[in-house]
Amino acid sequence: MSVLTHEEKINVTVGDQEYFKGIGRINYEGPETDNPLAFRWYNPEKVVAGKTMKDWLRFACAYWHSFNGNGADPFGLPTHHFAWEDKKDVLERAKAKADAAFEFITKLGIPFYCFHDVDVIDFTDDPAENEKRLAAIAEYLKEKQKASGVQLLWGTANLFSHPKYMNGAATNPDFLVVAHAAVQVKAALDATVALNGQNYVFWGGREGYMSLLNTNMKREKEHLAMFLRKAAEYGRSIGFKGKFFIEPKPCEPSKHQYDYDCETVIGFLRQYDLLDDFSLNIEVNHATLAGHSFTHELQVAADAGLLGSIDANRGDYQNGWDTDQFPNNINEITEAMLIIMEHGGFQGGGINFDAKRRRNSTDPEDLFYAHIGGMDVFARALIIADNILQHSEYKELRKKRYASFDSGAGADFEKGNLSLTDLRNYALSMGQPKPISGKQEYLENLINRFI
Ligand code: XUL
Ligand code: CO
Repeated sequence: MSVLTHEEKINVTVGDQEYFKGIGRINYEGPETDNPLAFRWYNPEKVVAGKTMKDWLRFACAYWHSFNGNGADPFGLPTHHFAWEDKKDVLERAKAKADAAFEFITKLGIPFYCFHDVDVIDFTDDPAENEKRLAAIAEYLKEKQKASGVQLLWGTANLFSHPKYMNGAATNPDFLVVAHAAVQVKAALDATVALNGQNYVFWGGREGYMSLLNTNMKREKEHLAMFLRKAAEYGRSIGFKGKFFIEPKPCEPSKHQYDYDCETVIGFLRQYDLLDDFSLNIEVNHATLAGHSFTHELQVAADAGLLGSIDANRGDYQNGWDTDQFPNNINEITEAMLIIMEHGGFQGGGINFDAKRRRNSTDPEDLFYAHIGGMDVFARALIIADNILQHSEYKELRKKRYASFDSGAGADFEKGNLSLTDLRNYALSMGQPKPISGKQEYLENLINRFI
C-alpha cells in the first residue's frame, strides 16, 4: 500500500507538465454541495455494509474512451484534441498520454484503469515491432502505477480495429490471422502480468459473422474455444493469477457475435470446459442491445457464480446502438447494486467506465463531470441498495413467494422425491390454487421510496 496522501500522489503523478490545468483534486463534499467538481455521494472511505465504498465499487477509468476517443464519428472529424498528439516520437507521445491519464485518474481518486494494447501506444503493421512497443510503454506504466498507487483492473488486446481482423480474429477462416491474433494476446498478457493486472478481458467484436452464407459457425466456435484455452494456458504459465473475463455483446460491429449474452457465454464456457479460468464482464449497453435489462444479465451471471466485473455505461432509449454514455439512471443502477450486493460484490473485477463523453462535450472539465456523475450514481445506489436490503421487506417478499417449496410436498419435489404421478395425486387432493399477487407495483414503489 502506498503511504502517500491523495495530494502528494497528484504531485508526483502530474510531474512537470499539467494537462488538466485549473482542476485539482476532486473531493467528497456531500449531497448539499453545489460544486460541480466535487463528489456528492462517492466518499471512498465511507463504510457501507462492512466494506468501504472504494472496495465495493472498485472504479476503473477506460483508457480508450478517455485518452484516445477523439469525438470522431462516421459522419464527422475529431472534436477532442489532446496536448500530447503533437509529439513526434512514438514512445514520447505514449508517455505523455500516460502522464495525462494518470494525472486525470489521480485527480479523481479512481483506484484502477483498463486498456487495450493499442490504447497505450500506437501500433504498426509489424507485429514484432508492436511487441517491443507494448513492452516499452508497460515499463513506463509500471512507474506511473508505483508513483500513484493506481492499479490495473484488466488489460486486453484490440482484435477488432486492424483490417486483418475484418473476417474475425480467433474465429477468422484464415489460420494465419488467428496466429496474428495470438501475437497480440500474448503480448497483452505479458504486459498485464508485468503491470500486476488483476484480470484479463476478451471482447469479441469480430468473433462472429456478417453472413451465414460464408460461415462455418460450428468450426469458428471450436476455434474460439481452442484459442481461449491456449491463452489461459499461456497466462497461467507466466504467473497470471487473475480471472479471464468474456464480455458478452450480441452484435456491432459484427451482425452476430458468438458471445451474444451471459446465458450464451455460460453455455459456451461449460461446453468447452473453460469455467475454471473464465468469468463474465457485463456491460450495460451490451445487455440492452441483446434485448435484456442490465439487471437480467447481472442476475444470470450471479446465479452461475460468474459475476466477475462490469463495464458501466448506458444506451439511449431512442436508438439501437452502443452509445456508451455515462451512467446516470439511479433506478437502473440501484436495482443493479441490489444484485451485486446480494452476491457479495464483484469476483475480482470492478466498475470500468466503458463510457465516453459526447462528441460536443469539448471542455477538458467535461471528462471530469462525466466520471463524477458516473461515480456518484453508483455510490448513491450502493447506499440505497444497502438500506433496502437492511431496512425493507424486499428480500423477505421474494423469499415468501417460494414458501410452498420450503416444507412438505414442495420440499420433497425439490429433492426429487415426487414422481409425476405423486404430483398429480397431490394436485387433486389439494384442489384449486388460489391467486397469489406478484406485487410488482408494490416492489417498484418500495425501491422508489428508498431512492
Ligand atoms: C466494445 C467494448 C470494448 C470492450 C473491450 O463495445 O465494450 O471496449 O470493453 O474490448
Ligand atoms: Co466494454
